[in-house]
Amino acid sequence: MNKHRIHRVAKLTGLSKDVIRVWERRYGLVTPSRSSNRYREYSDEDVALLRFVKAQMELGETIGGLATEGRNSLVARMRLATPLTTEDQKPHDNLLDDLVGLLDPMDKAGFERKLNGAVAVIPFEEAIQRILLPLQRRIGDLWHEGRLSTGVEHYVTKLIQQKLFSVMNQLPVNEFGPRVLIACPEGETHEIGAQAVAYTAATRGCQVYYLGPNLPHADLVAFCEKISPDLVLLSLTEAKSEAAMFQQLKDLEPLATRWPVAVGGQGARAFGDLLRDTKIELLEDLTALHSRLMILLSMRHRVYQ
Ligand code: B12
Repeated sequence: MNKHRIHRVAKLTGLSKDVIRVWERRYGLVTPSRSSNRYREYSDEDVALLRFVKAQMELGETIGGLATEGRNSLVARMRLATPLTTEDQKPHDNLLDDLVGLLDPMDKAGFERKLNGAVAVIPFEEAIQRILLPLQRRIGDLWHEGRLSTGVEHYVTKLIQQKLFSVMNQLPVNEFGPRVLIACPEGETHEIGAQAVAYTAATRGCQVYYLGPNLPHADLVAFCEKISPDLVLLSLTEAKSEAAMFQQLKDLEPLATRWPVAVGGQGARAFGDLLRDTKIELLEDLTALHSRLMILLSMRHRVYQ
């Protein structure tokens, strides 16, 4: 998880350093750790929470009222309320140009320093949208055009995947969260879309079963039998022929009569019409996924109340 110094937090939240310190001292809204030289260090969640509190105050809530509500409740409310804004999703084009420039000739130290530095200074969800996914697209396009070797493509792809998983693995396991199975169906080997979906579901408090790319259909069914998922999310990047998609949907339909199944990704969107008369849902993007997960989580809360 990223750590941010107070001047960076002030920049990212639009709050002054004094206000941030007062909210810490007086209200205990954030409790930064201390670096070895005693500088305050704030987490991504602290930054997101401060942004959320500021936004709620602009809508008329008071800092006293919010502080009384307590951090846990505010974090839960924040997760329900805040998909990224369009501004937070714009690709970081200059950075991508610089990163690609560091691959030929290969400057491993320079590339990783630049990538790590850029990812560390913004909340991780924003880094996924603005840096990691666009970098995967950029690298993939160069490979497809024959301008990048398979070795270099694999090197960058693996770095991106490691970053997503290492942050995901630090999230607390919510054993009471809804069970969400995420995979790419058989034949689909583009993986990053499914990983972004897994990260989104994990940060919203779901129990994520991530089964990765190219999952044979029989294994998908067998795994569903084992865990009885609250939601199955499948990522399709490649747009197959209409006949192939038709066959895939035919295979998935019996599954969707037993458990909720949703598909997403550019391959799924290309055949949105075929999905209309099926029980399989199409989720257009990660914002639609966020809303779908909110419905799932609120149903879960009702069951446990
Ligand atoms: C990166 C990439 C690769 C990488 C894959 C790395 C990996 N291990 O994942 C490499 C270079 C290895 C690769 C290889 C191939 N690729 Co390729 N690849 C791409 C590229 C550039 C980007 C795809 C991608 O990863 N996008 C990033 C994700 C994050 O974006 P996204 O898919 O839009 O997903 C977003 C949303 O849709 C959503 N989402 C995704 N899934 C889901 C699921 C749910 C439930 C929800 C809610 C949302 C959601 O979340 C994401 C974030 O916003 C595209 C071209 C392009 N610019 O799109 C071609 C592309 C997909 N590849 C293509 C092909 C054909 C292949 C190969 C089969 C080529 C070959 N002959 O070998 C191989 C097969 C795969 C393999 N062998 O690994 C074609 C597919 C053509 C088609 N008919 O659709 C494309 C379109 C290129 C092209 N223009 O022809 N590829």
